[in-house]
Parts: sequence; C-alpha cells; structure tokens
Amino acid sequence: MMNPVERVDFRSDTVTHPTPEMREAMASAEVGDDVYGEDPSVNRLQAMAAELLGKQAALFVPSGTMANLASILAHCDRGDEVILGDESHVFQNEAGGISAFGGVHPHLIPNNRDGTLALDSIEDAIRHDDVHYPISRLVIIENTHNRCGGTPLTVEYTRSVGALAEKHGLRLHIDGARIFNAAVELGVSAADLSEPADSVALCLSKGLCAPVGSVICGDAAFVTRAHRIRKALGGGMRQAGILAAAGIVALDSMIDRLVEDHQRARRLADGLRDIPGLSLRYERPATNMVFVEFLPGAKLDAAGVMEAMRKEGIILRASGDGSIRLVLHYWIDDAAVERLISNLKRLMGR
Ligand code: TLP
Repeated sequence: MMNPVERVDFRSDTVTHPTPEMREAMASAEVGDDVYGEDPSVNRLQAMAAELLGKQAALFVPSGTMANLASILAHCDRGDEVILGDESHVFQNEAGGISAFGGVHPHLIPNNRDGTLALDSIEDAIRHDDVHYPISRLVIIENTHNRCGGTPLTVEYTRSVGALAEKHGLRLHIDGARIFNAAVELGVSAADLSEPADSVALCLSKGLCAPVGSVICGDAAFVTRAHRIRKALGGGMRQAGILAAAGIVALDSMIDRLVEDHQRARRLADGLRDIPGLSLRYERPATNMVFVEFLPGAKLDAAGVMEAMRKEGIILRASGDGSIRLVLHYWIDDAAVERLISNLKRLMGR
C-alpha cells in the first residue's frame, strides 16, 4: 500500500487518503443495493449524519459538488434565482452546474472578508413580485468559507440569515463542506450551525479523510426530492456501503481531531510570518487554511516556489492570482509543517 506520508501535500484537505481504520471498515462493510434503499451501511451513515446535523433525513451523494447541485435543484425550479456570494464555491468552482443543469439563475452579492454576506445586501437582492424578475427562492452560505480564509460562520450569523430568509419566504442552504471544522473551532455543535437551514451539505472526503462522499441533510420532503434528482444526475450508487463504511468512521472518530489541523495552521502561519517576500492574507488562520501572498521583489514567486518544493517532496498549488493556499489535514504532522517552514526560509532568504 502506498504510504501517503512520504510526500506531503498541502494543496487541499481533499487529497487525504483514508485511514487504516477506514480501509478495514471498507473491507468488511455490509452492503446492499442502495438504489433500492437496501444498503445497511449507507442507511446507517445517513442516519448518523442526520442526527449530527439535527435534521430529519439525509442522503449520501458522491461529491460535494453533487451535494450542492442536488440540494439547489431540490429547492429551485428553472428560472428561479439563488442569492449567493461572489466567492462561494457553488459560483466559483462547480462548473456552473446550477445554470447548466437546473436553469437556476445566480444572483451574486459580495462576500465580506470573513465569508459572510451582509444582511442588507441579501435583503436588497430579494426580488419583489414583478413579471420582469426571476423568483428569489434560495440563499446559500458557506461554512467554513473556503476562499475567504477558511473562516467559520457563527451560530448567531447563521440564525440572522435564516430569520431573514424566512421573513421573505426564501429557503436557506448551507454548503457545509467543512461544517465540522467550523463547529470544533467555534466550540458549538454542527446541529446548532445547521438549525436555521433548510438543507446542509457536508463533506466526508476533506478533513475527515474518507475517500469519497458527501451527505445532504434536511427534512424528509427535501430529501425525497433530492433523492430523485440524485438518480437523474447519475449519482444513484449500488453497493455504496463500501464507501459509506469509511464515512461512518469519519463521523465517528475524525471530527474532534480537526482542531489539531487548526493548531498546526497557526503554527505554520507563525513560522512564515518573518520570511522575506511573503505575506499572510489572514494574519491568524481561522481554521485549517493558510493563504500566502508573494510580495513584489520576492526572490521567487508562487509558481517558482511550487516547482522548487516539488523536488523536496512538498506538493503545493499556486492559484491563478499568484498566491498559495496551504491546507492542513490528517496526513500533515508537526514535522511536515517544520519541513515546509525551513524549506521556505531557505528558498526565500536573501
Ligand atoms: N473544494 C476544493 C476545490 O474544488 C476548490 C478544495 O480544494 O477546497 N464546497 C466547498 C466549500 C469546497 O471547498 C469544495 C471542494 C466543494 C464544495 C466540492 O467538493 P467536491 O470536490 O467533493 O465536489
């Protein structure tokens, strides 16, 4: 078996391999045909996720992208409008699926630096009834907010968005790909963070290390609609219990340890602070991500650092804007963090 620890990969928490315990659970998983609803492992995973998020029901789907897409299509008819942030994953990184497959119209409003959407911007974006306008149907927020520093949205903020949506008869969806990072960081339950939402998508295959899968949670009627949409999208899987078994381990034993990734992100930020040519986009990492910018006149730019690090077995990814997002996860230990810091010092030093 390949040892994923030999090289260290800071590109994302999506690169995490399953843990040995997950591989064992997968090997011995009880399975059935999940399209018939007969896979005991999938059913168990769904029940666990629904309970953790305080929702009536849940549905296992292959990816975070399908989780958001199926949720949005379950809430919206063609031509309906969703209000979402200009830095949201749904808008930036999901190949325009909501428009391509759902005919859903995105109404963008600016994300604040902390990932929130200003309540008055949401309210201003809501359409009144007029034949010229699309129908406002759904608000989407993202917790933690990936492109906004991995910042967690608080229970209070989420409640205020939920109250606003409810006042105007709109629904609320949370892209909670990293909702457990938010929960452990804020010291609250994922159920409290989810309570104001009509649907929440959580990912098993990020910091929680499962190889595949996301779960969408909501009331029974929502999950029934999403179930049919999942089938239409080709996401009805058969003996998916093999995958769900790893997800069960993820929910059972991988949530509380996420805080270690947040601590390492802070240690990493501390180590980078004084390196010439670098600057931190967020002084104190909010959860498991560190965003590094390269100053004009720096010895190397992001692409140069990425290339030099590859030779050291350290895998990084330069973004289009010339910054690098470093993501901490289960397979990055203290030694790997120190290795990255010392290599960066050497590369960027005068
Ligand atoms: N994010 C990936 C990339 O697509 C950018 C990453 O490396 O962070 N919601 C959020 C907030 C996400 O960050 C991601 C993945 C998804 C949804 C989609 O999940 P997958 O990759 O399972 O489709």
